[in-house]
Amino acid sequence: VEGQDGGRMEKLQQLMAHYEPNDPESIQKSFARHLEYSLACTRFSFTMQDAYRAAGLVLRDRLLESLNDTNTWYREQDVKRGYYLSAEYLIGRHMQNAIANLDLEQPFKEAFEDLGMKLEDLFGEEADPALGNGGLGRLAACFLDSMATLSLPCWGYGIRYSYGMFKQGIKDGRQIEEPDFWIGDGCPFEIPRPDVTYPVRFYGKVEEAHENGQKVSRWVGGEIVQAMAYDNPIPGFDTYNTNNLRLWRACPSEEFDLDAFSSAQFQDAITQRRKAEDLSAVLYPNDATYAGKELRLRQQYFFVSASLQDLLREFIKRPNFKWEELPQKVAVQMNDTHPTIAVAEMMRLLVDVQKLDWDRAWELTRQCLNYTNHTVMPEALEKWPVEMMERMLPRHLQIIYHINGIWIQKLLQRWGDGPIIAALSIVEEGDVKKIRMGHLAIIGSNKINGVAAIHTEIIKKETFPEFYKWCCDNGEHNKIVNMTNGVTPRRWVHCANPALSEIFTEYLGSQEWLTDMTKLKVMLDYKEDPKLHDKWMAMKKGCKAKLADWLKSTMDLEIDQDALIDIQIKRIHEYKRQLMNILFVIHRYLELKKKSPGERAAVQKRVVLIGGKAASAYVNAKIIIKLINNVAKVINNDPDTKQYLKCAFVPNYCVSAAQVMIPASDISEHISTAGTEASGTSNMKFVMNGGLIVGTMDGANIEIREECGPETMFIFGCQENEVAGISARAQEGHYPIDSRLQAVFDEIRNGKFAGQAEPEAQAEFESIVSRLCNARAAGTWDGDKYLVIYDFPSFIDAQARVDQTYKNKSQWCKLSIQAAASMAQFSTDRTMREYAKVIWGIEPARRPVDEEMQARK
Ligand code: GLS
Repeated sequence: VEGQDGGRMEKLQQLMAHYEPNDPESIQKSFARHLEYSLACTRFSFTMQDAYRAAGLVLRDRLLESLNDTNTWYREQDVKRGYYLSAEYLIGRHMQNAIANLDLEQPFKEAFEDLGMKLEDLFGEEADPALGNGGLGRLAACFLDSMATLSLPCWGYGIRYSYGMFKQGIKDGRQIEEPDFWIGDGCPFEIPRPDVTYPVRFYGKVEEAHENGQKVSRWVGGEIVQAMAYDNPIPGFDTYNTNNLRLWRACPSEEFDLDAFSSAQFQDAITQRRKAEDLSAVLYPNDATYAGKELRLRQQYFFVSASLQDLLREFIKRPNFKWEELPQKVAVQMNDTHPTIAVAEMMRLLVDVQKLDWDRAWELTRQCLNYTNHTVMPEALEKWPVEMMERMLPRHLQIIYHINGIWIQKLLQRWGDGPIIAALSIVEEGDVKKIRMGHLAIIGSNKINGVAAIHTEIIKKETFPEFYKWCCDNGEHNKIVNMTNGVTPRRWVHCANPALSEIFTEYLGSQEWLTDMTKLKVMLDYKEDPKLHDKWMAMKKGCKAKLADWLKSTMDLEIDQDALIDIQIKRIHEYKRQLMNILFVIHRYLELKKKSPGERAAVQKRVVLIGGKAASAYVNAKIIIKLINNVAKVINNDPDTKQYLKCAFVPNYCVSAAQVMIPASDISEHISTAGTEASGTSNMKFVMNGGLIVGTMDGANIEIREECGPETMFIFGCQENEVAGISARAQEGHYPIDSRLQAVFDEIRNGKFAGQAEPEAQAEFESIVSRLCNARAAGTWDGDKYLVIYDFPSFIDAQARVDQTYKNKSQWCKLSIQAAASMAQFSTDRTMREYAKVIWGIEPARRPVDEEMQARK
């Protein structure tokens, strides 16, 4: 409603001038009001789920105030904005985090305790929004938390999948996948915006036309889908800023429906409607690989187009805007290759829609866009068949060819013709001609970054060596930069481990460490202090008790809380080597079996927990899950050993499971073959919680070791620069198998873990073992690609060092404190500061607080 109408604005301003009060009584009133008026419950009859939703609405009111005022502030200040484009956000539950970040912990606790409800019970009612696969999606979520906390004017854009990551069940030891309809009961933390929609076109054709004597291209026909915005407020900690995660949902376009209905093609109209909605229906459950499926490219283009239209609209809305200012006002980060069609879409929007000339548009595009690479696995660098792109996005294919033509000309001028030209082209020739999205991203970006020091070096030398050569030749050495990942200490220490958070706050005298983890260095002065040791050990004990309760209630597993807790939780992938871990568990079991009862009593007790989802089509990963379950069954039921060694596959690993498991660990396994894990981020979470790492010299492990000290880590295995040589020898058959591993293989082959009772599993297990032992057969090598056999003996040694060190409890405690207190580098606050400074050129824009706000606190 526009215009001045009888003092309406003033009146409304007066009416809405006050923020919702935050004292316990007001929270209770707000809760009761939502229970009755928003949810239509009565105070006499509501469920815990209703209570959770009403409490969520209480928070949503407060989040909205902050979100709106933050946006107004950014607009008034005309700040440069950052936009994080990601196909995945593994957000996890909102409620606990929002309460902490809005600084409402105390009043909420009081308000609900007074009503006879525990906050933890409310938290437990929330669905865990899993709009991502694993590390990459979780990183995006941690980034959002840090951007808000640093008051950076940055938004996230993504897809509001109706079905997130599948729920994993285990039946007869095998993974089963169940749909995750997370929005089933409605999510109080999201705000549907029917007023914010954009049309997104697919298919159709390109027409050439002339406008004012200029040749122009017009993309016409095809289908139009509407992208509708759903906003998810992201509150910062210790700031009044609340940023936004805007997720797009696909809706049928009205234009289309009208046509169909008026010609009475009801059935058609319904089919089209469903087709539109299918677009944002499901997350592809692939991690570090991609399925070259048409729907996937449709999803990518859908969210990229809507996001770019939205951010350009915001830019254009500014008074007297000038296109030259775009790079001073907009920075876009493309999270992996998933959103990289943005390069062509930005060009289309600038050239075809905004009528800028090509060169100018290209300059602007290249200055605004940036690309993060998250994996060295070649199968994750997306390539789309030209044929598919030509059908679905005909105008984009033209644009990409044009970009490539100019690019190749430049290369030819510089180096002349040669194989390097084909290697650098955006188009991959072959039986099926393909568009290499990684190349498009690099050519269309201002900066490219890797996610840990070793990974960035691998990108330069192995993933994109020709491109790096081009940069160096042009004096652009700093075009590829390193941005080591991080995690947010708000969720991963404060919320996941309140007891540890209290210790830190007590020793530092304030919560400042939550926004500046370098402050934790103070803890180092007390690392040998018996008083702190008592508290620290009590904290671990409490976390283990919580884990034990959770395991009991979720999977009916009982664990010995005095045992050493050893955890490996991450996506199941051959390069992550869950297989090596379970082979080691078998080895440990065989060793125990050999011992007399007296000798066994001297062995360190261990509980080994392994969890993670396998992509539904990933056969080997699924066999590994089955093997873990079968081994667990044997070990946990053997009366000789079950007191000393327990093993379990924990089903349905997800963010909320991680929040219970991570704080309870003594050690965790980060044991990828050197050079394969780009960074890893759970390694950081474990160490921040006082867990020590068994790990290889890979990803961020290397940097964690530098920060915390080599004595805090149990490092083993070959180095990245040795991998190629070892692999070559393995292929030639010069690859000795350690006798202890041989014994494990024999046991598997002899049917100890499947046998005649389960012939199918037996065959699968044998096939895994024989593949490991396989020297080069004819054709491509399908042997021990990830060097399990090579690294196994040193893995055993590392585990022996763990047991040895763990014997001395105060030594262990000291190392645990030392490591946890040295993790400042791995807060996403540090990571986001670096992105903001080096890549985006974005400054914090802290929203000032008026008196009323101050008084409310
Ligand atoms: C990943 C990597 O595999 C992880 O090592 C990394 O920590 C994460 C975030 O950068 O990105 N890449 C990927 O495709 N999935 C991941 O988790």
